[in-house]
Amino acid sequence: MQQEAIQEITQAPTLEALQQVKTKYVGKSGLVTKELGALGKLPPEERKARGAEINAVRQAIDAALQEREGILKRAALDEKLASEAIDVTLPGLPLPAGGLHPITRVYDDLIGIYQRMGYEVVEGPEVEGEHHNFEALNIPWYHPARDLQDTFWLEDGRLLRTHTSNMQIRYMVEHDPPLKMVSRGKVYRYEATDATHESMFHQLEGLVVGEGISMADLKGTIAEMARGLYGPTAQVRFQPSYYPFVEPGADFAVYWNNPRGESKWLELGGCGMVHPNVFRAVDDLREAAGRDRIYEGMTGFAFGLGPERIAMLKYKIPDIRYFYANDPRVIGQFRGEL
Ligand code: FA5
Repeated sequence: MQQEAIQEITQAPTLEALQQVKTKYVGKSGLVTKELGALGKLPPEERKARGAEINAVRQAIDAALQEREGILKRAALDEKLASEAIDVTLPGLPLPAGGLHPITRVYDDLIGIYQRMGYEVVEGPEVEGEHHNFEALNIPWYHPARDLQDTFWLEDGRLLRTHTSNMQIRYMVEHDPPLKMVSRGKVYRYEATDATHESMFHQLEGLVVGEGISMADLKGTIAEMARGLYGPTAQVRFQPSYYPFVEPGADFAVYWNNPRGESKWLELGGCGMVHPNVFRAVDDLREAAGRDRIYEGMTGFAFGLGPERIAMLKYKIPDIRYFYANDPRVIGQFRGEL
């Protein structure tokens, strides 16, 4: 039996097979175990010799099992190491790279242009009071212009700002003229969406205040921005328009030639000379905050534009809603572009 067992052990091809051989001979009801159990039935004079004999067999089998187990374990480890070896010469997997959102990129262009002209860049709250979004901008509650910008009202009487013009007020309350600032951020309007209108979109507001600021300064500034965006041949167009917080007011468009030979007027935003009522409202707020009334008699211009319009043309995106739908097929096209 010993020979047979040792032969089976040394030939067991795997650890599982070895376990079976082990059970067969020295398991609970294995052949050797049974022999040991049968000792009790032998006459006492034979028991001792037979016991020693079986124990020797058992020891030989145990030793063989241990040796074979060592060999098989080692082989299994070698195999595992070989199959899991890392080939450091293989090319790596490409990491999915992020990229800047097209609106962020347009903003960066615009902000860069204004920073080079010496403007301070500020941001302000999206949740705003009625006073800063409307009243102080010469839009009292009964004014029909409120209907031009349908509003998301919050339960506490505050609102989501409908434009970045609230920052004209906030900035002037905090800063003394002369000043040049631009403000970027999200704005919200309760209106039906279509290919060129979203209920959440962005604006860039600009404000310049000092003594002797004129419409010519405003036109020169917008023209400089257009050249910064579209090169030295860019043209700008102003058309009279109405905004309660400016007088006179205008809409401006940029004539845009792109490298593919297309050209068109791009309606970008509104602008105008700051209305005296706005300066008066700012002084009232300053006075209430213990500051000097300093704006009455000042001159200044303001403008507000939508970067989505620029991005749609620049990147040939036909529908504004693509910007915020988080569709990876759209956003993925801007991967790695910084
Ligand atoms: C205003 O919001 C004024 N505050 C702009 C202004 C500032 C005028 C300072 C004078 C002085 P308007 O509602 O026209 O104006 O919006 C300005 C620009 O925001 C538009 O030209 C357009 O580019 C963009 N815009 C307006 N509504 C939407 C919309 N629903 N979706 C996307 N862009 C929009």
